[in-house]
Amino acid sequence: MNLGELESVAHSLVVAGKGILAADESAPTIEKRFKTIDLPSTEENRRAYRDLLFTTPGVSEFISGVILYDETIRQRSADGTPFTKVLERQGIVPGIKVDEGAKPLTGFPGEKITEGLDGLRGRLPEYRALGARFAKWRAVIDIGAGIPTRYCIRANAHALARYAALCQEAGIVPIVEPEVLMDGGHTIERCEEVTTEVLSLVYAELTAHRVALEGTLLKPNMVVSGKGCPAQAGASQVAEATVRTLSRVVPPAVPGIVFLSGGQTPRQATEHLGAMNAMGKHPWELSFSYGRALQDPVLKAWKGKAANVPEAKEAFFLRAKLNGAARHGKYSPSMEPASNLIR
Ligand code: 5MM
Repeated sequence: MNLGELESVAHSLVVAGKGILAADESAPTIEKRFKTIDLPSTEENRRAYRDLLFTTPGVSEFISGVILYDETIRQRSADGTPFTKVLERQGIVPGIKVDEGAKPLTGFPGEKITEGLDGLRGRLPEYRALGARFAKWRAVIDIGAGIPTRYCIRANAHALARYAALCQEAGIVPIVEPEVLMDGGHTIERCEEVTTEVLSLVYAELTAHRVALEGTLLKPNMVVSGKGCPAQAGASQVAEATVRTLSRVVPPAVPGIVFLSGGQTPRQATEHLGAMNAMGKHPWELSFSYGRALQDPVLKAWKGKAANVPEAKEAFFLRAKLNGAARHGKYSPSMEPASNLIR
């Protein structure tokens, strides 16, 4: 492992004003997303959609890296250029999702464990040869009656640490993603409590596995109210609770924290990130690695039609630009266009 190289990739991903596009939807997830625009999930439709995203002019001003899926990292742009080259030519770092999904945790109803460690050491060098310089593994923690259990959190933290150690051995920066879901009627206080416990155990395991934190990034949820909670916290409360939680448990050796959007609207995700960065300087860069919050308006504009590609690219550029502004704490909702495409 060359720690200097890992550190430099990690820093380049969280450079000022930029963040990551999560475009690593697995086959079942992209099918779900395409259903919202009545589009069948064929290989060509998936390719055309990713082509649209990756060839959006000027987007590299705000996008530092893109997380790809196994199928996507092997695909090419319409002119035959591999997607990895399309990204590299713009100075965008290609990354790869290496987990194999969250599956039911035997003996623990309602809880999940992420699989994919078997054979991972063998798969990583191929991804590196294909151009991936960073990777992502997502663990899913649900809040509900009697859950999460300590066992579920510990099992997921252990898997995240095993994954991170293997990535570093292969010269790939691991993005560690423990997601506490927004689903449910829980309060923001409960989300803070669970997120604190999850991140504490994740960092204990990363340290126990001798992972060099300087060559990693964290991709957590923000501390928010459950979607079904009658009392919804506003942007300043979310920003304060999230920064407080992270300050308590994420070591300053971690170069950056790249939030997931987790079901927030595009506007909320941008506003929350902007509010955190407007609070002043933090020990780590606070950035984004959004999937839905960057892509929902793009899908709505595209609708699977070639004629809509320019409008869809504009929608992507706009979300990327506004999140770029949020990286500097300079986002204001007044920067949103009055378009009803973006809520
Ligand atoms: C892009 O969605 C990712 C893939 O999920 P699946 O493995 O379920 O297909 C997901 O991990 C994503 O990277 C994060 O959840 C962030 O996306 P959001 O939409 O939460 O910002």
